[in-house]
Amino acid sequence: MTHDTISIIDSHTGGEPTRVVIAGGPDLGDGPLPARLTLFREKFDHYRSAIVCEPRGSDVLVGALSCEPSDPACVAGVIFFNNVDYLGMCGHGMIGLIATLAHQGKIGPGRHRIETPVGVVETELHADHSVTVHNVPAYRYRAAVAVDVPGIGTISGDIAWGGNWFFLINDHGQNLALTQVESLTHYCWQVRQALESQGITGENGALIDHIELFGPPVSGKNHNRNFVLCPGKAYDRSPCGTGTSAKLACLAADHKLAPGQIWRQESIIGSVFEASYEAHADGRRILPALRGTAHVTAEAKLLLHAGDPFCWGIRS
Ligand code: PYC
Repeated sequence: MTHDTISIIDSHTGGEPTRVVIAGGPDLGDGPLPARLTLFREKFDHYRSAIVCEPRGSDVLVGALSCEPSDPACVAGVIFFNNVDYLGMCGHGMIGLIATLAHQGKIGPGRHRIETPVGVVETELHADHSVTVHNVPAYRYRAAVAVDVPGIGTISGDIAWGGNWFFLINDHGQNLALTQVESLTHYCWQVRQALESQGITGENGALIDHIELFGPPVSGKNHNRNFVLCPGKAYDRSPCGTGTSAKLACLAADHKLAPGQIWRQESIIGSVFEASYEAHADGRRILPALRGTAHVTAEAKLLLHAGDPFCWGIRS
């Protein structure tokens, strides 16, 4: 039977999986990455669901279309996507992409620039295979925003950008333990829906699609533990690179973390990103950096049979 194929390399970063498409993805041309993202969403969304949704993938999988950059100073371009939509940036996914490019022999230790739809991200592959991501500028947009959550009450959180929009909550009364994932997911989903129905958004009306809870770390080596609920209702197994960047922006705005000071962010499964920031010249934003490690787990070909009723994934 004839079929098309999509070549992929899977990895995980602190437990959170990334599926990098290295061949056979949609042809989005060679325009600027934001335009290619629009084309992907409007004309080729079935590729997104074929690659990351069931039956080939799962809700937790983040896809990364590796492509030619339009900026010649970059070694690659990338568009991240998940079970429901596309991501401007993805910290764990960027670490996974760098580990994948190294696995392919395309890059070695050193600095590498990657083009994303939300800007160029500088990365560094270290000799121990860990990767530092110098993320896009992050900032806190609003502090201590009250939201009435049906069945929960009024809670307060910060709204911050770290490459995606986050609502960050310190006082939630939840136990940040892996055994509590179901109730943590329910809590965060209620908050997310309340934000949307009450018109509480990021800057310029942007949808806040990531909810992040903070609590004490389990390991005394770390500063803090988080639980991050992603847009498609899966929780991030890693400490979430963009979520950690948003956290740094809030700590900086509250004068609780100085430039260059290390912040060890622990995830709900105990994996860690080591993070710090530098001040941005505009005085409003920060330049976050996070370091973590990805492990390649599979090289495979996805087969797309025209006769398969779920060839393009189970789409919600
Ligand atoms: O690491 O930035 C991240 C991320 C976003 C969604 C899942 N992981």
